[in-house]
Amino acid sequence: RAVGVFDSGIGGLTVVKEIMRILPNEDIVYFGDTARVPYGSKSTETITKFSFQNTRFLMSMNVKAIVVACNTASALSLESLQSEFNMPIIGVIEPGADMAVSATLNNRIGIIGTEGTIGSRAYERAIKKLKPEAELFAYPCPLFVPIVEEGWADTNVSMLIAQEYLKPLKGLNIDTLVMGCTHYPLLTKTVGEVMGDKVKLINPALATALKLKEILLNCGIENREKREANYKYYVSDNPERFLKVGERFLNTEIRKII
Ligand code: DGN
Repeated sequence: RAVGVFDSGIGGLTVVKEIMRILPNEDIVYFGDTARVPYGSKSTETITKFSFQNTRFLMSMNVKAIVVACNTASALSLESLQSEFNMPIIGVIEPGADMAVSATLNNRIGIIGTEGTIGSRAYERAIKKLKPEAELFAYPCPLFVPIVEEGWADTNVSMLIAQEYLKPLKGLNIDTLVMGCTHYPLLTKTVGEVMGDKVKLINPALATALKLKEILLNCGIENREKREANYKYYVSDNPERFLKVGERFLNTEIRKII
């Protein structure tokens, strides 16, 4: 059986990319809610309703575990999903928080994400649970999502906007920054240049793929057979755009779309 992954749209492909790398034998069924993106600016009630529908769709595809790749959906609805559905469901926040806590040396951690993610304070809660003494500085960077989808990641445009958004984070002496949105890994170079090389950038997509591996192993449901994995992508609207923009996120051709 496959691993199910859902996201508000295209961004979750950064999580898929890491799962493909860390768990190359696993089949993946991806659902991108392209009809209702963005999730970043919607209410908890609405995001939870969408997340339940997305989960039911993936369950109808007979998946064995579900990854909520969207930071906003993880922040606002993961707990409700976990209490409703009887299957391993993981989000990106806790793995990202865990990785940040392991990386920091001075306990000063920055977090960037959508307005929904930052407003929920989910990363702050997850980090404080692991390290109560951590000092956290969280800022929303809403324009990063459209910039990346427009294909302007790591250009002069993204550099200017990053300088503006990250201004308050500079001079706070943080040594770790959580890239708390599916799209932000594509801005690693820009954000790295603005923050300087003393700040470690945390990619929750990678942390989540590693966590998924641990969970599949612990539950004894990992795929041990060595073969070419099968990837299926479903979207709720505009598959052409998903194909075009999605390939940039995955850095590879998207072959199957149904
Ligand atoms: N996937 C969303 C997230 O990681 O928060 C970003 C896109 C959006 O819904 N705004």
